[in-house]
Amino acid sequence: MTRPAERTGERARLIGGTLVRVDRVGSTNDLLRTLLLRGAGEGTAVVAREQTAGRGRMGRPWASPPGGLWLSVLLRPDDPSDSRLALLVAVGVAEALHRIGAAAVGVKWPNDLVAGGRKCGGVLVESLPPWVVAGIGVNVHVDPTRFPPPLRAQAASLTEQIGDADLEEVLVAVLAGLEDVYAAYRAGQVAMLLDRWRALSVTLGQPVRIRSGGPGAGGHEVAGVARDIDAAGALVIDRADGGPVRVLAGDVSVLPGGSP
Ligand code: BT5
Repeated sequence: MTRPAERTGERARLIGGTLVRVDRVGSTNDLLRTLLLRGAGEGTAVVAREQTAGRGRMGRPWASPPGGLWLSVLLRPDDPSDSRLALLVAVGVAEALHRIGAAAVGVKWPNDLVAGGRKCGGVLVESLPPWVVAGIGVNVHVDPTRFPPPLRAQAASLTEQIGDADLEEVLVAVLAGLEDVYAAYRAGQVAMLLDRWRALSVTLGQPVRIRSGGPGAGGHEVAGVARDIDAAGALVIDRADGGPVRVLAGDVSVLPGGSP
């Protein structure tokens, strides 16, 4: 375990105040759950060089070869099922990436980090009341041949924007970005954080199709123009064939004619 605050001489901080580094792990979210059972406290972070069973939402696989930031952070918010947490974590990460020069990174509702229309990162928030494990994946300088072939055209790495990105620099920036948004969240400044999400959004104003309710026949689709997010973090869509509808969870495709 290293304590970045001590190492860098910065003031003590919550997020990553205890940082566990591992070389290879199934999923940093799972390792953090194990550490929670062993008494880990709020702010504990786990970072892995490589994940062998990284996952996204609904059990989807998350490709995690070396060259990415694979990070999980333990939070204890007042409401561990607050669906805005994924948006706010994405804001903290995107703003951190901007600060280190990756200014093209945007957020796509609900949990994607994108650059130039391709996904460069994602957020997986898992609630274990009263705790939350926030998992963050960012492709920093992943060798594209290490992605499974279907992903190669869809996934982007930060190196495309900022050249030789240093994983350690990205880690320090992201921990600071999370510290900032989480402190604001705890202080009740959610409306301001949602405004920051809006400023980073590549979804709003675009024609979209949202698939919700998971894959398969149980899924439900809504098409229209993404107008806004509301105070609960739901995406408000103006349907082509009807009035507005709010969607709390789902996958967004930006339709042809939309920008990214
Ligand atoms: C996500 O899920 O975007 C959340 C990803 C969270 C990953 C972090 S890494 C640290 C922590 N530990 C974990 O085990 N997970 C978290 P979702 O929106 O469901 O997107 C999953 C989809 O993204 C997949 O079905 C692929 O299409 C695509 N994908 C997989 N790996 C990718 C990658 N490295 N870069 C870009 N896209 C990827």
